[in-house]
Amino acid sequence: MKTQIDNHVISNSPYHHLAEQKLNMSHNTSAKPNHYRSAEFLLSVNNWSQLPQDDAIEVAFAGRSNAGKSSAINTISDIKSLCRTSKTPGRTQMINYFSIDPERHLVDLPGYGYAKVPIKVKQHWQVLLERYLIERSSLRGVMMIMDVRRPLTEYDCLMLQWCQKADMSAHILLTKADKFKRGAAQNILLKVRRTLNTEYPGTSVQLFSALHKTGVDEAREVLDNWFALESKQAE
Ligand SMILES: Nc1nc2c(ncn2[C@@H]2O[C@H](COP(=O)(O)OP(=O)(O)OP(=O)(O)O)[C@@H](O)[C@H]2O)c(=O)[nH]1
Ligand SMILES: [Mg+2]
Repeated sequence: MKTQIDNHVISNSPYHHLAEQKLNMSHNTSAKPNHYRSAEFLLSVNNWSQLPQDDAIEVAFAGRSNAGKSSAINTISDIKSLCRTSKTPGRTQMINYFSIDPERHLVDLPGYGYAKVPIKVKQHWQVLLERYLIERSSLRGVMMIMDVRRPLTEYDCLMLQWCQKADMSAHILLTKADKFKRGAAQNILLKVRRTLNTEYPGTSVQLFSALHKTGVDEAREVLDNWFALESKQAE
């Protein structure tokens, strides 16, 4: 009932467009534009020959199995069920493409480091991921998703080395930041940043939580930059 009254007051006010804007924003924790709400599933591929034409801009989400890649894509796009998420590691077994528009794609890569995956499958993905990072012309950047409780594992470092080799931009989301108090999470962030500065200079890092929706603006800003999309709200 209250909303009806509010709406009535708003629509009769000379400032109703401003008030409507404020109302819309109250549903959205961010004041910045979200270009990823238009994301749609495009296709799943399992080998090199099935990849779509190499002529768009792609940003890939990579990380250990169960780190939170699919959840991060859902949170960034603000579409709850865009990517399938699961408590069971190894859920994303294919390379899943999502289109933002015909020229821009988000790519959910299969998770690595899951012990129970057969060795043949591991080798298949290791070869494919390295080739993808190094040879894929349309790849503009890699969002590395790491569980804040276990950052920079051996495989994460291997991925960062491939990115370095390919001169590929990488940005790290230390996700599940809700598992720690703010101060403890900040300490891990600083520690990881220090390591990156010496081992993988140029790689940026931030805290993120799909559960609390923190760090979303910062992550979108990195993506906007890679996709050459406007980050700032029009004046
Ligand atoms: N507390 C918390 N849990 C999260 C967060 N992000 C993901 N999770 C949980 O972590 C589990 C794995 O998340 P997914 O997004 O499916 O992980 P993934 O990296 O895509 O996993 P694979 O596809 O198996 O490689 C799920 O149970 C999620 O609900 C977060 O920010 N906070
Ligand atoms: Mg997944």
